[in-house]
Amino acid sequence: MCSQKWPSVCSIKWILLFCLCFGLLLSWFAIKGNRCHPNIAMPYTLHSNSNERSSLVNFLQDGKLPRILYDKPDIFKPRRIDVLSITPWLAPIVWNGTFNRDILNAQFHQREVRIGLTVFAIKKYVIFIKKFIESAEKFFMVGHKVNYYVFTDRVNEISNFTLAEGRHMVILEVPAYERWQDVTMRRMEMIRDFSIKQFVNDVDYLACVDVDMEFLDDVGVEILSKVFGALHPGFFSHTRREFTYERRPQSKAYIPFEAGDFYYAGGYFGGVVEEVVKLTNYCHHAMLADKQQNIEALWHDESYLNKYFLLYKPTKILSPEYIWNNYYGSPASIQTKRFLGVNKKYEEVRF
Ligand code: 5GW
Ligand code: MN
Repeated sequence: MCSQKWPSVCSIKWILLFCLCFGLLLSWFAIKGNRCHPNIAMPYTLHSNSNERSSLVNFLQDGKLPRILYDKPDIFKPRRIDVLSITPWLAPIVWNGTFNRDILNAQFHQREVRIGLTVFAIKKYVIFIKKFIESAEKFFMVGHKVNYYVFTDRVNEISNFTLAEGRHMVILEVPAYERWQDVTMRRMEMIRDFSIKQFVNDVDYLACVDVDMEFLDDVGVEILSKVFGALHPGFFSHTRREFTYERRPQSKAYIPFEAGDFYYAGGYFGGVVEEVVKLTNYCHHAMLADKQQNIEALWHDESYLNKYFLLYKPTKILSPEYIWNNYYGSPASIQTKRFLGVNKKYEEVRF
């Protein structure tokens, strides 16, 4: 209680406390103001007159919004009418033309998001690494922080790459399983283990892909979500019955003919690190349980991944633009081939 006369020691204490709080408040606003000023100047066509534009530019530059201009989304003009762009569980399906990369980039830059790209180059598959990395430098998450995680048994055969700023390569030495089925299936176990040990500290999201591929067009933050998969290029227009799910009820990957949403590609999945741990852990355990009973699912890791996504729906799905193969031609719905399978000379890479 303050019973003394002004200016008492007690009231000076209160004044000092007030000044301290006010100072803290001011510096908090200063920090917040700076964070809202990402240095992004990305033009985007805007259909407005020059007066409107200059007042908008003033508004955007007052520090409350990132400086990007773009057209208002139109409720009555869906960007694509030839393909499904949202699932019944409200996950977006990412097709060319449905998103504005500038808006997405501004959002993800604000969060300073870090992305890990995992890829396996075991035994003869090291030959694919050069084209894979060089094309990723041109098209994968350009302008963002990226770690390439290359799993290989042939560390010495991975050459040095010059990477853009903010991008790093981490080479992880892993065993080469004898059977090729094990080479592909054990990816789940290794991604799980390194995610827990390392990736969770280094990155926010992981994308886990095949190495026998090449980037031909932008693959950016539009792919990122809590957990995502990609439509297999060979099955996106097929019926459930035609999906090559595992059909033996004894298998952990079993899916009956009456079930299933999509047929997902084994060579492309990802999400936040914790979700990738759940996914890979599930697939690895299902595979081990089958092994105990001498069962191996029809399409190996892809079959277990399809079972996982049936039970735990992905929060975003990538169209086959993101994992195309020219084996399936060039249908009209595929407006761009962002990530394309490299023709394999089987005698050179198979064992
Ligand atoms: C080798 C022979 C047959 C099947 C797979 C392999 C193999 C796969 C290999 O020797 N080394 C290797 O690193 N892999 C990894 O598994 C690669 O990252 C490869 O992209 C992935 C899946 O195998 P793919 O690409 O041969 O499978 P498909 O379905 O694309 O043909
Ligand atoms: Mn492949």
